[in-house]
Amino acid sequence: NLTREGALAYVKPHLKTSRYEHTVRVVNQAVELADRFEVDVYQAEIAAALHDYAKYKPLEEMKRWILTDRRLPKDLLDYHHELWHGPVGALMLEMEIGLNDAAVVSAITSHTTGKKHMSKLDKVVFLADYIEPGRDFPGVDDVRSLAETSLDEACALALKNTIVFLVEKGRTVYPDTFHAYNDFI
Ligand code: DGI
Ligand code: FE
Ligand code: FE
Ligand code: FE
Repeated sequence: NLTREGALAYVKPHLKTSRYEHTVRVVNQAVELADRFEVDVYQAEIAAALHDYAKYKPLEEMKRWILTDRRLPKDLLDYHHELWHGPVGALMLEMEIGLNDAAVVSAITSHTTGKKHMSKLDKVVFLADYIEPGRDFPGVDDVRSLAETSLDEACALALKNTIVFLVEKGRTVYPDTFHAYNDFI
């Protein structure tokens, strides 16, 4: 069965060194959060290890997946390609390594945008990606403080920060990000 080490070894050749190091930090952060908020630590470490698997896949390859796999929402193509690697990566991993834990697939799928009705595992992976110690965007320390005590309050602030950041940059916001945010308010 898939182990943390096995999952990390699987993604390593597909990532730049800095991205692999980020992934290891997300695993450690996710385990810490899972422990704190009573989420399955094994699912958290596997989802975290695999979450950015498709980060450097060619855009054309990801686009082909979105166009041909009916499980992927077509509207992804109307939004920034940065949003594609989560949902496409989760399906690639289903095909390539038989990843079949629906909860882990969901956490990988939603790690960038969030979504409506996030599970605690979805929240742990989303938050771990946002607050891992290598991150230094504005407001991240406030999210880290909230993450000491409240998974929901920390996720709500991370989503708020992301939405405000995107709006200030004049960029689009994927609807699932609003759906996730609204759920917490
Ligand atoms: O893959 P990572 O860099 O570890 O992190 P990520 O998967 O959370 O991707 C973060 C990027 O995605 C960041 O540049 C902000 C952007 N992003 C997140 N949510 C949205 C978004 N971009 C758009 N356009 N819309 C969103 O809803
Ligand atoms: Fe990512
Ligand atoms: Fe993220
Ligand atoms: Fe990441």
